[in-house]
Amino acid sequence: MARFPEGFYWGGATAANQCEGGWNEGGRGPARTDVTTGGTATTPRYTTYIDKDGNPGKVAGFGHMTRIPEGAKCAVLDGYLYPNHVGCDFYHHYKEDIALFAEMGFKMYRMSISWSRIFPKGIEDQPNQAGVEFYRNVFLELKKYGIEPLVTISHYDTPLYIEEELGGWANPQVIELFDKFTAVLFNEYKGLVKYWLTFNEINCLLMFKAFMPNAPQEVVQDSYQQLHNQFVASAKAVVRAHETDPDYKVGCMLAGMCSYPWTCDPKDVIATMEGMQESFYYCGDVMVRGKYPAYAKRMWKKDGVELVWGKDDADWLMKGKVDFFSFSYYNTSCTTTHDFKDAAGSGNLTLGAKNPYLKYSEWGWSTDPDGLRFMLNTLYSRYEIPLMVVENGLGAIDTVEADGSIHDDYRIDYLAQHVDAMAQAIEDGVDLIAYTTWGCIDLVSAGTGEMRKRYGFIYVDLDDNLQGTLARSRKDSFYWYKKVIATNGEDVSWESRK
Ligand code: BGP
Repeated sequence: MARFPEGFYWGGATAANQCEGGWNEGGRGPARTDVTTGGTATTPRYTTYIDKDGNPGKVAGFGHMTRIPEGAKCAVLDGYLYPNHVGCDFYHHYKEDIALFAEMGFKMYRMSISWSRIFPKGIEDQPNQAGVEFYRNVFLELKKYGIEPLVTISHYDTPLYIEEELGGWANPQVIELFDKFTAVLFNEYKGLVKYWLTFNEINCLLMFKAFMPNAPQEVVQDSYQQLHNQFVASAKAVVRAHETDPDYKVGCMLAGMCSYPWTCDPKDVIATMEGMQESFYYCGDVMVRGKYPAYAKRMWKKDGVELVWGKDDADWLMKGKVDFFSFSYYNTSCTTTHDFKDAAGSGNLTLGAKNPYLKYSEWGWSTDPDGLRFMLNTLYSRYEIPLMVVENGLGAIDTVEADGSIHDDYRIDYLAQHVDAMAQAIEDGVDLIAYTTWGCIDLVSAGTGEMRKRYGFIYVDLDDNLQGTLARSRKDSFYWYKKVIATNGEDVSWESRK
């Protein structure tokens, strides 16, 4: 029996802010990612600004939890590197890149739309035509090769104006601005796109629980409110998409959290259950079932949160249930109530104890294909709607040999194990329809801002100092993935794989 169903969507994934570049071209407005510097595994990325007295400054961190001083405005400053300004320059290379995806046999390409390319500040009455046309051209190019786009509407790049002047997602007015944005997308790209994702890793708004355990109450309240408003905005987008084109399918996208109890102490089991509810299911349950789960009340009480509801929010949530469920999957983590300070782990948006049974990458992320099978089974039993794995991969340093070849067996090994895990989950009965590996072409790391943390099948000649020719070349994994796709996942072998 075939391991993967006919028509399975094999492909790769990117995000506009990490790959497009062209940050101030074609009428695009800035986003928070444009005022975020590069960092490393051990040094933070900074948000840069001009304070109210006109002095330049920086604060460690980026994203919704990072606060710049009162009265300051985010700014691009001299003397800093902003890797997202360049990405891998997909903005100017998209034809060449899509041709390479087609050569690998991609059936699907996950990409995101930069909101500030369509509405530079987010508040304009009319969209920026140059931005609208850019994405139309990308979609036409994909169509030429029969590659189905999977479009993330918001991937970490709300227009800066909305964040600074309107207070960002905590302000319910932003729901309407997002609605206007999605209306343009759904009308303009009818017939060119079928699958949409509303917010990338929407549960990252709950990240303060792990990363800022003593977060000020204002950050906690604000995070929950932002998330609530995004749930409503997402639900409205689902309704609007279905009204615009009954063929549109809209999914949610969560950072795949999978935590094991570190010991068999029942206290660890309970802590794991609560952790999974609070960092993951809270979002999935709302978006798939159309209402907050019962344990939400416990969370709000514990965190001292009072959600502000719009008059029709509950109706929207119920009307705008997603058609499918998608998530990123890189690693698993362990939860414990015991002391683990000598055994701390890390991962994609996760912390916790290190798992002694797993291997860890140079960035401290575990490799756990069984965790993927476990997650796929758990999610499908809970939700019973089609699933997509829309990010998965190994960030690693690649070496270019004298003849230009790149032998990335470690990446092949990682991916092959995860393909096997998906095949097992399908045999378990899971309705898995797509697999788009993360960073199919090298791009800027979201967490560290580095180029050297590479995920691609396609190498891009650009270093952390933004030096390089931007030339593209094929890694060994390129040829391996081509074979995987050509055999619909039957053959994951590679001669140098152990
Ligand atoms: C996810 C993001 C991606 C991507 C990935 C890898 O959280 O959705 O944008 O960057 O993580 O993370 P990193 O780039 O930090 O290695």
